[in-house]
Amino acid sequence: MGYQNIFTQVQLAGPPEMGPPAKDSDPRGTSTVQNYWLGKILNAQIGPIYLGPLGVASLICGFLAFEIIGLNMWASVGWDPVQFVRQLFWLALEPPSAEYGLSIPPLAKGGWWLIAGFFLTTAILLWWLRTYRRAVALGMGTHVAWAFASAIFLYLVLGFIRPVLMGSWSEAVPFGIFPHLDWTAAFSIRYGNLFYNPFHALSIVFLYGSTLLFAMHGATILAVGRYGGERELEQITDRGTASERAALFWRWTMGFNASMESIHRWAWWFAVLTTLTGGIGILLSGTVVDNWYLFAQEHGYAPMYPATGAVDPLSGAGAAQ
Ligand code: 07D
Ligand code: 07D
Repeated sequence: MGYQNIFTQVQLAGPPEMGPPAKDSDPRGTSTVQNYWLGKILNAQIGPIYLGPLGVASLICGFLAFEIIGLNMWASVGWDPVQFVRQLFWLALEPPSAEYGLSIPPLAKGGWWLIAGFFLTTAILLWWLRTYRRAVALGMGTHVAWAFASAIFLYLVLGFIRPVLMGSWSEAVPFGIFPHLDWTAAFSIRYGNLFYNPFHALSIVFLYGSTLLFAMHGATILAVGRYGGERELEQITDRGTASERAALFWRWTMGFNASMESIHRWAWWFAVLTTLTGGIGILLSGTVVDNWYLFAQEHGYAPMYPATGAVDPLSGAGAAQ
């Protein structure tokens, strides 16, 4: 199979590439398909796909979660197919209300949310195991799995760890396209403006930093593609003219440069720290800090307003904690 990148117009069709043998039993499929249009943006070869027990179990759990969410949404519009499609982005499967705490509520009062959440979480955790085990089987590092684990950490904080610490499933995120955005906006307001949460700020730094690094790295490699720069591995072991030009370009323009290897560490850490710092920020909200704006005032990075006699409703004895 010919080497190809986005500039390679000719797609050579040869015998399918099956990859190296794995260290464990290897029930990878044997069939592959060549797709010309896919070859324009990715590799033209689809498969072989590995569908071990973990993969199958994960897909089943994911499918169950998806079905439970979809059927509940459909039920919420009286099983009207037209309204289901029309209102799909606004429909929700909501978590139980606060009165149920962490107990198991009736199905229609949040029970379905709990079951869907259970299957979705199981699906995600099984998929994580799959990324870990396939990497080990191929003799690779487990970097992909640990990066994914960071995203899963934020997901678990949002839907499981923080609700448990707060003693109520009602704290968790609903399933639904716009409903989950409404939850996000409401969360910010409830905790006194998330912009004043330093961990939200850190998370944004790493998120923006990720796009910047991705743009710089993607652009640099494309720019030296004509010298074979996209063959990054060869460029590490045998530094040719491509990576020398790339490095010099950055030294010329900004005075220093990352190495062919370290740029990927930068990318990995920025991505991982986005959800790691984010998860810490959410974990602290309502458990340790009740109002990020007041917190910022106390710590000298938000202005104290002149006393007006008005009392913050959240500081009163009857305020929900
Ligand atoms: C491009 C890779 C592909 C992944 C995609 C997502 C589903 C959900 C819905 C079954 C970059 C597939 C989506 C399987 C199907 C049902 C009901 C990844 C790429 C295309 N959000 N969020 C979106 C999730 C949270 C927020 C879009 C998930 C928090 C804001 C999509 C989670 C908060 C905005 C989506 C999650 C939050 C979005 C596009 C889990 C704070 C947008 C995602 C599991 C972090 C944007 C209408 C995307 C949008 C958007 C999925 C959690 C905020 C539906 C699965 C609770 C402000 N979120 N989100 O491209 O258009 O990711 O919303 O935690 O503006 Mg969200
Ligand atoms: C959600 C990790 C979990 C995802 C997993 C994927 C599937 C799909 C399907 C294959 C995204 C599972 C996948 C199930 C399989 C298929 C098809 C990662 C997730 C495991 N904010 N904000 C962030 C900004 C405001 C708020 C992070 C900017 C307002 C809340 C990020 C702004 C208010 C939360 C960020 C802004 C508010 C966040 C998310 C600007 C709303 C969070 C990082 C410019 C009015 C989350 C600490 C991420 C967080 C979060 C950015 C504004 C609320 C950096 C740029 C003030 C409640 N915000 N935000 O990677 O961590 O998410 O906060 O205004 O919970 Mg924010």
